[in-house]
Amino acid sequence: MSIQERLKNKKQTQFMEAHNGLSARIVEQVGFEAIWASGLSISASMGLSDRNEASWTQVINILEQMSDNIEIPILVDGDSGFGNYLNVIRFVKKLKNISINAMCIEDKLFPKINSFIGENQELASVEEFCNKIKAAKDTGGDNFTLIARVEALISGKTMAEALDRAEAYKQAGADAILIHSKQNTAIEVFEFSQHWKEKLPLFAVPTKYYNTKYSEFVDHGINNLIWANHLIRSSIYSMKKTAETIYNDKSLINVEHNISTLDELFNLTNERNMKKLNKLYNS
Ligand code: SPV
Ligand code: MG
Repeated sequence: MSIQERLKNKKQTQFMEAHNGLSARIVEQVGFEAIWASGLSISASMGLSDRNEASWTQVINILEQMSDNIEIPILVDGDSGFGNYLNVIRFVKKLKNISINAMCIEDKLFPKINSFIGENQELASVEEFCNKIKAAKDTGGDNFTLIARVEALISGKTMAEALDRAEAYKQAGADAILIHSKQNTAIEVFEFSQHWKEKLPLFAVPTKYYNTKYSEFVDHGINNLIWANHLIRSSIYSMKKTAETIYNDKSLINVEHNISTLDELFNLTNERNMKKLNKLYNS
C-alpha cells in the first residue's frame, strides 16, 4: 500500500530507517510497512556530516539502490529541499524517475544542520517554505505525498508558532505534518497534537523520547512514527565490536558465530534471484 493510501486510511505506520540497498532489504524482510530514507544515516554511511555535505545526486544514487531492491514504499528525507524551489523541483522529478512517491522537507535553511546539533537554528520564512511545498506537490502530481516538517519546537520557538506554521503548510498543500522535538519526553508533541485536532495526519520522531510506547502516540492522535537512525547506529555498534575482536584476537574464532552467515548475506542481495534467472535465461 502506498504511503498516500496509508495516510488516507489512517493506518498506523512504522517508518524504519534505511541508508542503502542492503539495509532497505533488511527493513522489508523484517516486515515493516515503509522505509525512512534518513538523511543523517545516508550521510553517516558515507562518512559525511548531516549538513548537506553529500550532494543531492549522491542521495538519489543511494535511493535508487533502495528502490531497486525492495517493494515497500520509501519516505525520503528531503532535508530543506537541497536549495531553493528549483532544487526541490529537480529533486522531485528524479524521485519520480526512480519510482519514489513520498518526501519530507523541513523548514530550515540550506545547507541544513542536524536538529540535534546546536540551539535555536534559524528557520526558513513561512512564505519561502510554502513555495517549496507547492513546487514539490505541483511537480510530483496527484500520487506524490509531501510531508512538511515543523522545526519550530526544536528551534526554541513557541507552540503557537509551531501550530501557525503547520496551518500554513497545510494551506500550501502538505499531506501530513511531522512535528519534531528534542525533549526527552513526548509531552510537547502530545500538546501539539491536542491543539492540531487531526487537521492532517501527524508524524513524530521519538529519537530522544524513546521511552514512549506506540500506543501512547496513537492515543494522542499520532499514527506515524519514524525510527530515524537505529540501523546505522546498530551497524556502528556491531561493526566496531567485530573489528575490535578480530584485531585483538588475530583470529576469527570469537566472531564466526556472532555474525550473519554468508547465506543470509546472499539472501539480501540479488543473488537470491539467480536460480530463477538462470532457469529463465541461461538454460
Ligand atoms: C534524519 O533521520 O535524517 C532526520 C531525523 O532528519 S533527525 O536526525 O532527528 O533530524
Ligand atoms: Mg534528516
